[in-house]
Amino acid sequence: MDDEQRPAPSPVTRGFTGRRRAPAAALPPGQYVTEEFPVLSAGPTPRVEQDDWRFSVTTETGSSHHWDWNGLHALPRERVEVDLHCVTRWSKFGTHWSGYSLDTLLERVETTAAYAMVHSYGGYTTNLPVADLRGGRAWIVDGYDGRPLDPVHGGPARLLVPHLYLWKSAKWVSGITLSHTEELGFWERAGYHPAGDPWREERYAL
Ligand SMILES: Nc1nc2c(c(=O)[nH]1)N[C@H]1C(S)=C(S)[C@@H](COP(=O)(O)O)O[C@H]1N2
Ligand SMILES: [Mo]
Repeated sequence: MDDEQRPAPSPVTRGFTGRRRAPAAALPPGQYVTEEFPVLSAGPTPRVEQDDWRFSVTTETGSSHHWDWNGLHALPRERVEVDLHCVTRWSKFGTHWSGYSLDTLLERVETTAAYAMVHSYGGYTTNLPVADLRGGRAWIVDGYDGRPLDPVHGGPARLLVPHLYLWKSAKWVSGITLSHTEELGFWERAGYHPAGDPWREERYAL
């Protein structure tokens, strides 16, 4: 994967200074910077109680792993500071999240699958290569700016894959299915790029 050429965003555990990188260095082509945090949802916000929340990973052989809210919170928690890039051209620098690395979640999952389909409560789906979920670059997050994640932004928990356009960061995430064949998610079926690297401007599949 070419993605390996760029350094992974480093999780911030302490000593965060609030300093922001210069926009010129950190802004992917065709993007503008906003201080807002727009809400983009293809449908109504599903209300999922923490007690009812489940996250599952199903492999290409059909075996599955499940985490409930307590199981998730038993895992090592990470804090991350990352920039967000939406395909509608807004970018937001220096956002603060907390949650659980997909590296941790996938640790005990036996798979050689190359493709992942992410599922959400409410029916949203998005696909991406499994490689993009590894390497300290993807998290299940339930904290934003030191508070529980707002339902409109994906609470109780969402996927966060900040090195790809934000439509890959499925809100209200419920599970991931791993497969040897590439299938397309909600926006990808509508013509969005299967990979979605903002630095290569992979907005649409032509
Ligand atoms: N479940 C779900 N996840 C989703 C979406 C959605 O409609 N449903 N929209 C995607 C898109 S297009 C974007 S840009 C981001 C927006 O996240 P935000 O609303 O927290 O800004 O969520 C992504 N994740
Ligand atoms: Mo989006």
